[in-house]
Amino acid sequence: DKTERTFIMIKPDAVQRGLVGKIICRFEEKGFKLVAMKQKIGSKELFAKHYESLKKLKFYDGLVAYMATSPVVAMVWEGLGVVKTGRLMLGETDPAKSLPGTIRGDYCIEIGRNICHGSDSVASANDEIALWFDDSELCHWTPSNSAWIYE
Ligand code: DAT
Ligand code: MG
Repeated sequence: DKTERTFIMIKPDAVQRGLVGKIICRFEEKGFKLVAMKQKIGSKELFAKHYESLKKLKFYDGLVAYMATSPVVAMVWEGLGVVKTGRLMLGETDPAKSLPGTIRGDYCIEIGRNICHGSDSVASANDEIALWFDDSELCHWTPSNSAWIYE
């Protein structure tokens, strides 16, 4: 399904470290289509919802507080297999277990500063996109190179 979408978020550490362009570049060069993007300082309430499935874990409160300290860049990317491929491009949750060549493998060291979020399923992608974006913020467009990316 070429219209599959995922939610990718560049975290505060990556914004502060000037890695925004490099992370966007990975998805752009791969051939995925950018559907929406915004920089925002999210509220604790927003991140509490975003990470609701982790509520019982001991790092949850710290994670929510940390994410709300500084800007993030939220994006929607579209393409065939983009949820699974996006996760592979990110690497493992723990940067120490992420292979070189992945975003986390190349640019970060600790689990609590792993620079980028990616949805883990199509269902959670749809929930996260709805949490972060209004429908009116999603761009409907056909990249001019799409016939050279898909057969
Ligand atoms: P991912 O971001 O790879 O989907 P996750 O959903 O399990 O991983 O956790 C969300 C974020 O929470 C993760 O990117 C970093 C933080 N986190 C996960 N496990 C952690 C841990 N054991 N200690 C500290 N932070 C952790
Ligand atoms: Mg996750």
